[in-house]
Amino acid sequence: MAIDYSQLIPNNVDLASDRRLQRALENWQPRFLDWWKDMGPDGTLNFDVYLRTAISAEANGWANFGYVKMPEYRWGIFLAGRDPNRVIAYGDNKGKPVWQEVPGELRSTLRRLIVTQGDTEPASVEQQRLLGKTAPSLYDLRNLFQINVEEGRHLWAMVYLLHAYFGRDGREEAEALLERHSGDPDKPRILGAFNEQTPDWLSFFMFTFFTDRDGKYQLASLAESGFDPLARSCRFMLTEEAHHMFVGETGISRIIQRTCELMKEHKTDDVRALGAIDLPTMQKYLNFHFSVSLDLFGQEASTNAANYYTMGVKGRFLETRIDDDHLLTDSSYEIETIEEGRIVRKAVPALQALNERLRQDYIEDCARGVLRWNKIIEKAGVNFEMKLPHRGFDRRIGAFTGARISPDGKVLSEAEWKANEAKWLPTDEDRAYVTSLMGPAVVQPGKFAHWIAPPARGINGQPADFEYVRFN
Ligand code: BYC
Repeated sequence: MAIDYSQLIPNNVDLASDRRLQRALENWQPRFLDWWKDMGPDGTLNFDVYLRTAISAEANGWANFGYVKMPEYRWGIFLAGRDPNRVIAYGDNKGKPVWQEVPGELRSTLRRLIVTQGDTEPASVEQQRLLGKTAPSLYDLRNLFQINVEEGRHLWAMVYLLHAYFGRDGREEAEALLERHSGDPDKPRILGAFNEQTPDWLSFFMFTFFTDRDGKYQLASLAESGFDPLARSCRFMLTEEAHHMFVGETGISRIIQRTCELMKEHKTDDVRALGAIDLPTMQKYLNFHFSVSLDLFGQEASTNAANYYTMGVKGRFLETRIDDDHLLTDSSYEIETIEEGRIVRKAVPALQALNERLRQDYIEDCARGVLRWNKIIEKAGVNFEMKLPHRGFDRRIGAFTGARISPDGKVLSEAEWKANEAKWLPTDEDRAYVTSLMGPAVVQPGKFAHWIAPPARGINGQPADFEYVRFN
């Protein structure tokens, strides 16, 4: 179904047929726009940006590209198409038709999951608020804004569910989503990673590679939900999410490429003297963003996760493709944990280990990206290998909290940790150096900051020197 853009809120959920819901969302819309103006990309209200806008939820041809003034972006509500035969694929309700309304006993659980998901979306926009000032090119600036508007749309997706299915509580939660703010000491965002800063473009690319990828795995699990409107919302969100991870992966690739070029050209490892980002510093940023993102999967052994699964509200990654009983009541799963100061593998009931299993899927996906980065380094003839640190490294949530684990998975004393921390995590000096490379924004089409290579190709078949953003 094509989207009718003459409506105040473009949608494919037949909003016009439910006046109350439409009015409630039209009431929320100006508050969203106020939030966007206050907390969204700073100083951009007049820019024309070459953006993609969702125009249908069909697999082919769902997006339209063109110049948009960002506050006039049409944030709409799109759900993937409904499969009338869809049944719940797992848990106690396996085989039963999916729910089109919220079952009473699952109301607070579902609301909580939707709020947690929804909370991350505006949080990331807040975190990225100032990055436009230091964009390394118009191409990158456009990608930043594309991600920002789509995170805004993902907020809309969750707010729609709250308004449509959770009555007054849902409307209150939708308000609160605009009241919590990233890093706010009094009203912080719900999950840890979303209260960290994204002060520079190396952090931004690491964030979109690692933290947006948590988004991919969480959305994929929620796309298996027995609550069909949630599943369908997440399915469509995943379509947009792919570009965000692409921006992260290729952003890091381009920095690596530039660094390696300079290392070869000047026959030196000391690329800081040449105004580039050295590979050890990139490794430290990787360590930080990976471990912060691992925390987003929750506890290794979690009764919450077991309950979500048993009740049919949150499945596993690609649940229907897994060849087992989809009940998990009789199986176990090995997790790594720490016992008496040692890292041990231990079998726990599979139902409780669902967060860890998802984290494992995620780690394998991250590892594939790191492999691609290493290919660039290898091809350049540079002797360096990027590595994912051990899953216990610098964790704040789960079994490894409080333990000191080295990147290669050894349990350390506090003194050993302290002696090495500056080798493994960005120091104030590293951050200051990376910050010193940032900005002012490079705004001539086709020009790129010194520390990053141009992309292999532009957006939507446009050349790299296309005028992706027009400043008015
Ligand atoms: N920070 O039993 P556990 C994205 C809490 S990213 C703070 O393991 P559960 C995006 C937890 O709430 C995807 N608290 O919990 C990316 C629980 O609290 P209670 C976002 C945390 O529920 C980039 C307690 O610890 N979507 O889309 O199994 C840009 C016990 O833990 C954290 C979702 O997360 C943490 N990191 O798992 C834009 C999906 N971790 O019950 C967007 C929805 C755990 O003791 N959320 N806790 O009060 C969920 O599925 C689950 O809430 C979690 C936590 C997987 C996050």
